[in-house]
Amino acid sequence: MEYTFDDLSVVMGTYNEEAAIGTVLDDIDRVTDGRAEVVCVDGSDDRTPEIAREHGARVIEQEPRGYGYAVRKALTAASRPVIVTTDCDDTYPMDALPRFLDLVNEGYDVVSGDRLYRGADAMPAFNRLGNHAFAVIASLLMGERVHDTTTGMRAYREEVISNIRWTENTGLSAELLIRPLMRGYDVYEQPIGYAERAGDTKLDPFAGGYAILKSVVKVPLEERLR
Ligand SMILES: Nc1nc2c(ncn2[C@@H]2O[C@H](COP(=O)(O)OP(=O)(O)O)[C@@H](O)[C@H]2O)c(=O)[nH]1
Ligand SMILES: [Mg+2]
Repeated sequence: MEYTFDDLSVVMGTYNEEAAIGTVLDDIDRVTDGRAEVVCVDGSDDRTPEIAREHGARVIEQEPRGYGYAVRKALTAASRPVIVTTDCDDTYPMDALPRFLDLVNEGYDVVSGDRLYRGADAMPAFNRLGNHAFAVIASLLMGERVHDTTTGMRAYREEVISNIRWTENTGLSAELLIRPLMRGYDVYEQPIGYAERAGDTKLDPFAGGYAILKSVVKVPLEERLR
């Protein structure tokens, strides 16, 4: 049986994204004919949650405690068998959702949007360098080459999410790629475009970069010792 958009949840953490959320949710609706379930875990003090509700999204309120806390909650709240994560900043191409679903239907357990393949010109140079480095480090420790460990856009079969215990916060995105790969799930990196962010980043590049560096070292070692 093939999955359709009726089997899809699109989930995201939202933290003061009123400049972008309307566009992101409109894009999801347009591309999926309004059939995907949308879950936002929100820590905003601006109009983001109201806009999300107006667009028919399910909004779960949570104190802002970081990317991973929000996305983990959103992943467990999703009710459909295929779950896509994205950022709520209009950087990721929702037009790629049909392609991601096709790849799951072809048998992949995780489809990971690879922003770096096409150059990610819209990404700040420091972040781009860091993201290349994280991918190289993770690849060496896993023994398998991956190209973008920190992307926010992926599709997962629900059982991948529920079969693994997740521990990382800022490094959750890397963890969500590394643990499934090292447990033998089939992972496909799909090149995607990456647009300039609407609104301000919620991640401090230095503190955030250090947290991710710790995750890309710790998580592969934990998996090896399992
Ligand atoms: N609910 C919630 N969402 C967050 C938090 N931190 C980041 N986000 C959201 O997570 C996504 C990724 O953050 P972003 O600022 O885009 O990080 P960047 O892509 O590395 O610049 C965005 O949709 C943010 O709104 C948080 O503490 N709580
Ligand atoms: Mg972002």
